[in-house]
Amino acid sequence: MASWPKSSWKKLTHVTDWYKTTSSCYVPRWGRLVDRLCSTQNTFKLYRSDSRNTFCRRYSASSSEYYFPGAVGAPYTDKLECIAGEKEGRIPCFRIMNEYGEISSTVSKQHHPDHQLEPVMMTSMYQHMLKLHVMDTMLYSAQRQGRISFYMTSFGEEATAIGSAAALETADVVFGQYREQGVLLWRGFTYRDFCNQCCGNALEPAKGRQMPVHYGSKELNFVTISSPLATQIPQASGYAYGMKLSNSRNITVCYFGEGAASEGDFHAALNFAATLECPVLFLCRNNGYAISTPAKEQYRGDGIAGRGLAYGIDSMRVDGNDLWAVYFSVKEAKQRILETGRPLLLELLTYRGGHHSTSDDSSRYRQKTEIEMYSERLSPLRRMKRFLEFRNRWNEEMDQSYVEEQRRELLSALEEAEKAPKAPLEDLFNDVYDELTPHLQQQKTKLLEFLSRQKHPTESS
Ligand SMILES: Cc1ncc(C[n+]2csc(CCOP(=O)(O)OP(=O)(O)O)c2C)c(N)n1
Ligand SMILES: [Mg+2]
Repeated sequence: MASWPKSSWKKLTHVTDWYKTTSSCYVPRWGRLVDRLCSTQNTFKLYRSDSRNTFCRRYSASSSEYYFPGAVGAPYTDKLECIAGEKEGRIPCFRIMNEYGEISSTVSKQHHPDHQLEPVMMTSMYQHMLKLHVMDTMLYSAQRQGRISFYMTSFGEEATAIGSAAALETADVVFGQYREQGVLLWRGFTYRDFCNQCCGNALEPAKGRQMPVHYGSKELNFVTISSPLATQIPQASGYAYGMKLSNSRNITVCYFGEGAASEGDFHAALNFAATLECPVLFLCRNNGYAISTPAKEQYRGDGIAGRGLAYGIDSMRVDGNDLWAVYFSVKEAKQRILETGRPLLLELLTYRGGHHSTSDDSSRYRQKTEIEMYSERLSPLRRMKRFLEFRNRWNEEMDQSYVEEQRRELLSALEEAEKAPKAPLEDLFNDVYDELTPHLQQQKTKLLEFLSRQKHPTESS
């Protein structure tokens, strides 16, 4: 690919007339160049900035090069080139801590946990990963015992949730998919809040009208989960656009899986965010499976990060099982989004350690050895535990007593949630609109009439 001929460009000291963002095939993949096109009657001016300077080049409409508005800066060539859709090379995956919990000897100070975090914060992050693991284990069993109707675990993905949540502020608004309960946990959602929602009792904000795991919290800026896949992605672009209009100093964060990235909504959302320059972090948890569909059947090309580049969105790929890589990449992503006012796509490579949900049996479509390999060797929990053990901040005994304490706490929250009353039947109709509409009033009357004619199962016929 041709290099950028800086010599033919005029260097500017002041640029006031930014007009329109474009992408350019001159821009190197990981470069920081930004192009802006400005057109006046017959001339186009192309402004190109790197992180330090801005350059300008003029083109007239009659010029034989560079002025197609659909791909400004595309050089002409008389050699027909078909660019390979499946490239050999892959976007590299950022990793700081290996599977033994050792920190890379060449990592910069800026990305070194020992230089950037207090010990108490490191321990707290690990404890939250453990809490998440305990909660998932116990609520999964509770579903198997018939105590709740449905559950989704995030086994193997503990670092994606806790690492990203710890790098954000609660004022950053989260649009989740359904496997990000760790973000809520980090923000202060309690075991009681989780259990109330999963039991669908009257104490939870949706009053039992949602399926289990469809959490939401206004106070914690976590938008309620929607079942239809990818719903949250265009919503997040729109929300971020609103944040931009209100000059917010926070960002929108949108979590989704690689399977959801096959939905049309994903593409619409990325294009809106790119063109409207929305401060949104698209955070893809690429865990290798969309229920029973493995990633290799889900898409071609270089994963999900490669798609960000196609939309002109800065993109990064990170080891989602490495808590530190997740933490530092999300920190940096947020900073970049706030600096540039543009979206960023972060692909976290991880592995879905459990079944898709309690309605799934993954042994039907993947080998036990595969699960063992990922869950044992690449476990984010094990890596982090070793990291803390090397620093004498944790040991096996502490691990066991912490898990035991959390189990007791979760169990008591679950028992309380089971005993709590269910919301009255009328609440099925309340809160849908500010006032009950005539058609809902009609449905409510019919339902109450119908139920008054039914006998309770304990009554004899
Ligand atoms: C519109 C729509 N289509 C299909 C489904 C069924 N469905 C629920 S989750 C899922 C797979 C999603 O996979 P991915 O986005 O990779 O997330 P993961 O479960 O791996 O975390 C599918 C197909 C749905 N909920 N909504
Ligand atoms: Mg997936």
